[in-house]
Amino acid sequence: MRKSVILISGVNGEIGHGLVRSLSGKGIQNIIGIDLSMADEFVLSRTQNCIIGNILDRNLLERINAEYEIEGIYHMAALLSTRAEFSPVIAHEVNVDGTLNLLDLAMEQAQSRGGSVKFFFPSSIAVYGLPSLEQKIKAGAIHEDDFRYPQTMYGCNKLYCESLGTYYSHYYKRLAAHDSKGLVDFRSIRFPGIISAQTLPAGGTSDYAPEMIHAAAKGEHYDCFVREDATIPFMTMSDAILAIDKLMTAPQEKLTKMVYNIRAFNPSAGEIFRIIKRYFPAADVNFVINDNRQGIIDSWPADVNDNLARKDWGWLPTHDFEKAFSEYLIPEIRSRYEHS
Ligand code: AKB
Repeated sequence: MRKSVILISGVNGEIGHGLVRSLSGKGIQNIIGIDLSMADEFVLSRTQNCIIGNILDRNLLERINAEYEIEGIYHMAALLSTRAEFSPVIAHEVNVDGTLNLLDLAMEQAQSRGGSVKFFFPSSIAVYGLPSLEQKIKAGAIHEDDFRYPQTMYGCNKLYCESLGTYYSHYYKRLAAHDSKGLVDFRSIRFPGIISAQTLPAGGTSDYAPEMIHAAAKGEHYDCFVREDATIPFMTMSDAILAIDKLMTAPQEKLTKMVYNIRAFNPSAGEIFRIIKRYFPAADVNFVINDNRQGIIDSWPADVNDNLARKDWGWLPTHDFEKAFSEYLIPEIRSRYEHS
C-alpha cells in the first residue's frame, strides 16, 4: 500500500514554513517536504518525511511517485524576481521545468488513483508589467486580465506556469482516447509582497519591506533600495497562508477562475518607514536607490483588484496596514529578537 501524503516543494522557504505550521496545526500529519537542503527542526518535527533533492531530478520524482499516493501538491519552490535576473536560464529551469515536472507528477498520480489531485501554485504580481510610472499611477487597482506583460524572467515564468496549470487541468492530451479533464485541480494566487514575522525572504524585489522591519527590530541600519514613493501591494504571511487554505478548501464549483488576485494593503516605502518609526523610534533607514530594482517595482502594479477572490471563495484579509503591525508583526518580531 502506498502512503497517502500531501507534498510541499520548497518546504524550507518562507511560505513552505508557514504552510507546515498551518497544516500541522490542523492536525494533518501526512506531510512530506522536498527542498535542496536539510529542513530545520521546526519543519522536521511536523512532517512525515523531508526529502533533500531537486524538483528537476526526474528519477527522484519517479521514486516519490512509486512510494506515495499524493492527495495534493503545494508547489512553493522557486527563484524569486531579483535572484532570477542574475541567472535567467537557471531561473527558467527551476521555475518552469520544475513546475512542469510537478504538474506531470500530479497528473500521473491522478490517473493512477482515478481521482483528482489538487495543485497549489503561488503566482505573483510580477506577471504584470506597467509600461511607465504614469500608467502605473493611472491604472490604480488592476484586474486579473490587465497588463500581463511581465518585465522580469520570474514574471514570465509565473505567467507561463499559470497557463501550464490551465492546460493540465482542462486540455491535457486532448487528442488521446481517455479524457483527463479535471484530473489536476490547479488553483493559483497572484501574491503581492509578503511580510513574515518569523522569516526573511531571499532574492525577491519586494524584500525591502520585510528587511526594513527586521533591521529596525534588531537595531541595525538599513539601506532601502527603492524610493520613498515606491508602492506595491503587500500582506502578512499569516494572511497569505489563510488565503491558500481558503482557496484550497473552496468547493470547485464556486471557482470561476484558476488564478486570483488578492490584496491587503499597499503602502509606499516611506509609509512603511514611518510606521516602523512609531514602534522603533531609533530605526535608521537611508533610501539608497538601486535603479534596476526600482525599475522592477515601478513595473508592478500599485494595487490589484481582488473582487473575484472575495466573491468566489470569501477572501478577506485579517490585517490591514495598522493591524499588520499592531497585531502581528510587532508583537511576534519583538518576542523573536528578545529571545534570540
Ligand atoms: C519577489 O519580490 O520576487 C516576490 C514576489 C512579489 O513575487 N516577493
